[in-house]
Amino acid sequence: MSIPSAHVRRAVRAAVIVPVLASVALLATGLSDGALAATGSGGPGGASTAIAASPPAGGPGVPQIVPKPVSMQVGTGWFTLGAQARIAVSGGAQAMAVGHDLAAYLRPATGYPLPVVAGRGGAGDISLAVGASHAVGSDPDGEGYSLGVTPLAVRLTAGTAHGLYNGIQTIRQLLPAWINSGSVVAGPWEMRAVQIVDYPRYTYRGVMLDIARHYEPPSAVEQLIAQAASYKFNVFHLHLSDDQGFRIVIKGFPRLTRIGGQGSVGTDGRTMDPGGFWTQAQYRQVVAYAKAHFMTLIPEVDSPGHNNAIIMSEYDDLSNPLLNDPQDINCSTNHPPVWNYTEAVGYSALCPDSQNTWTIMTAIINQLSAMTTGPYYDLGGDEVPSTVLSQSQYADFLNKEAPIVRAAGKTVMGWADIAGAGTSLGTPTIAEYWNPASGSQSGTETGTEAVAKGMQIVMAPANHTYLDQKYLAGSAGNVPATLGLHWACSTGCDVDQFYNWDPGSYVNGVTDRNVIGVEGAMWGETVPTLSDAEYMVFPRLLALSEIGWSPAAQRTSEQSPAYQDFIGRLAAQGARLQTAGVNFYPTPEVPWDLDLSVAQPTVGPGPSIGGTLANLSSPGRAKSAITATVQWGDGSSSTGTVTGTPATGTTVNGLYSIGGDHRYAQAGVYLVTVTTTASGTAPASVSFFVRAG
Ligand code: TNX
Repeated sequence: MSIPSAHVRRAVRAAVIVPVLASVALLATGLSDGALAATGSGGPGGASTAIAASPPAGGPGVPQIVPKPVSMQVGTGWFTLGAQARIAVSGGAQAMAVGHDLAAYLRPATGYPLPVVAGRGGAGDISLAVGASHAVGSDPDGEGYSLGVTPLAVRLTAGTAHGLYNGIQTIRQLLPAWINSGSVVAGPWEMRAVQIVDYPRYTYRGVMLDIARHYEPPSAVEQLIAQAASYKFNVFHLHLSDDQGFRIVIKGFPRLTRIGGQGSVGTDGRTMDPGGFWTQAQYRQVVAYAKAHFMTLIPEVDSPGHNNAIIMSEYDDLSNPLLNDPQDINCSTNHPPVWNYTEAVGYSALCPDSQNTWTIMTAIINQLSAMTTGPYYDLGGDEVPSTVLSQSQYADFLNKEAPIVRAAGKTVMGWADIAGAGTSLGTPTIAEYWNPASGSQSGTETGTEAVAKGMQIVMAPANHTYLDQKYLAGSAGNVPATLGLHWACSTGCDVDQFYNWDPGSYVNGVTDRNVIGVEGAMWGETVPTLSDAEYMVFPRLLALSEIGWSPAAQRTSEQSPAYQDFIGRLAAQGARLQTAGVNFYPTPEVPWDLDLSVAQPTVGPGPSIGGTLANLSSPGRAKSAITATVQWGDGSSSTGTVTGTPATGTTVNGLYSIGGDHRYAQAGVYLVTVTTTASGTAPASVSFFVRAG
C-alpha cells in the first residue's frame, strides 16, 4: 500500500502538535524516503519526539462491519481523523445529542478535543445532518442513514436522529478497533473511503436480560444496553420477575421486594445465591439510559406462571390494607407455597379468580407502565402446565390482564403461548415465538395461532437465539463448564447456529408479513455475574444483530458464502470487544484477527530502545500460539516477547503486549516494524519511527 501524501502531511503535523516521549514514530507501511525526511524534519528539534501510529482498521481491504450494511461501495483513499477535526451537526437538538455521543465515543482513544458545532463542516470534519430529505428508501421506521467517507471529509445523513445514531455506530467500526479504548492510543485514525446506504430489515431488534433468576444491578444492565446499541439493537427487554426473584419496588407492596427480592437461583452447590432489587428511581434511570441509546425498554413481569416470588411475598401479607385474605392468589402445586431456588419451572401460578391477584397485578402494571417511556408491556404468559391452570383458566387470566395493560397505555406483548386456545387479547399484540420447532413440526402451533389471531411476531426460537444455551453439544465437556443450559441445543449453539436461520421462513405460515423482528434472550439461571453474561451473550449477539438488521441472505450452512463472509467480519470484532472491555467466548469457529497498535517504547539510555513496542488483540490464542518478530530498521531483527493475561474457563484472554530491546550501533532515525503471526489468520504488523541516541 502506498501512503497518500496528504496522509503523511497530516501525520507530520500531528507530530509537531503532540510531542510524546522520546522517539519519532509514524505509520510506516510503504512509507517513502521522502516521508522519512519529512518526518524527521517535522518533529520538534532537540532530543526527540514521538507520534506513534497503528495501521488502518482491517488493513487496506474492505471495512469489516457487523451488522452488514445494505450497500457499501469502497472508494479510493482514506480519511484521517485529525486533532483539529470537528463534529458539525445540522438538524436540531436530537441530532446535536447524537453529535455529542459521537464525540464521547471518539475522544478517549484519540485524545482529540473534537468540538461539536452547529452547521456544516469543512475539510477534515465529520458532518452529521438530519432532515426529511435525507430519509433512506425502504425504511419505514426512519432508522436508516447514508454515510460518505472521502479523503477530505466524512458526511453522515439520516431522516431521523435514530438513523444518525445507527450511522455513528458504523463510523466507529470504520475506525481502527482501538477507537474503543478508554485511554489514548496512538493514531493515525483512518477510515477507508466508502459510500454506505443502510437501513434495517426488521423493526424490532431485541435483547432480553433475566435479572430475576440472578440479580443484576442497573450498572450491569446499562453496560449491556450500550454494547447492544453499538450493534444497532433497538429493544431491551427486561425480565423483572420469575419464580426465584422479584426485582422492582412496587408502592403499596413492600414485601414484593423485601421478601421476593431476597434470593437468586443457587449455583456452586448453594441453595440460594444473593438477590437484590431496584428502586423505582433506578428503574427510571435505566429506562432513560436505554432511550438515550435509542433502545426501547420493555418491562416483563411474567404471569400467570413463573411467579412464585410474587406468591411467596403476598399470599400471607395479612396486614396489607390493599389486600383481603390473599391466600387465594396461590394456584401453585404447593399449598402453602414454598421457595424453590432451583431451575425448576412450571409449578407456580397466580389464580385468575382472586380479586387479590388483580389488586397486586394492577399495581405492578400501572406503576411499571407509568415509569416506562416505550409503548410495550410484556405480561409473560409462558409455560403454565394444564395441571397447574387449565387452558380456560390460563386464557381467562390473560383476557383479564390484557385490558389492564391497554388501560395503562401500553401494547400487550408476551411469549407466544399467549396465542393459545381461548385467549382474546386485542390488537395490536406482540407474540414472541420461542419454541425450537420449525416448519410445521409439533410445537409450531403457537406461531400459527399467533398469526391467526393477527398478532405481530418476534422470532426467538431457543435453538437459534437463547443466549443462555451452551456453545458446545451435550452436558459434558462444555465451554464454559459452569455456565449455560442445553435443552434447546443438542448439537451445540455456537455462532453458526445463531447465524444460519431465517426469521421470515422459520415456521410455515409465519412470514415477514407477521414477523416484526428477532430477540436474543439471556436467561439467568446459571449466570451469576455480568462477566458471565457477557461470555454467553458475545459473540452470538452479533450474529443476531445481522439477522435482525441486514437484508435476507442464504443463511443456511457453514459452507454458505453468507456465513463465510460473516465469520470474516466477526473476526474483526474481537479486538473491538476487547478494547471496549467486554468479556466474550472466543469461539474457535471464528479465525479471530490479530490486531496491533503501537505502544510507546522506552528510548535510551544512548541509542537503545526497549519495553513494550506494540499492543495486540488476539482473542482465544495462547501466548505460545503467537509469533512476534521485530525488525529494528538497521538490518537486524529479533523475536518479540508476548506477555499478558491468558484466558480462564469463563473469560477471554486479555490484550497482549509485544516487547523487545535493541541497542543501535549509532544514533539515528530507524523504522521499527513489529509483525505477529498465528496459524489460521493473516499476519499483522505495525511500524513506527524511532529516533535513538
Ligand atoms: C425457557 S421459553 C424459559 C425460561 C427459562 C429458559 C432457560 C420461555 C419463555 N421460558 O423460563 O429461563 O427456558 O433456557
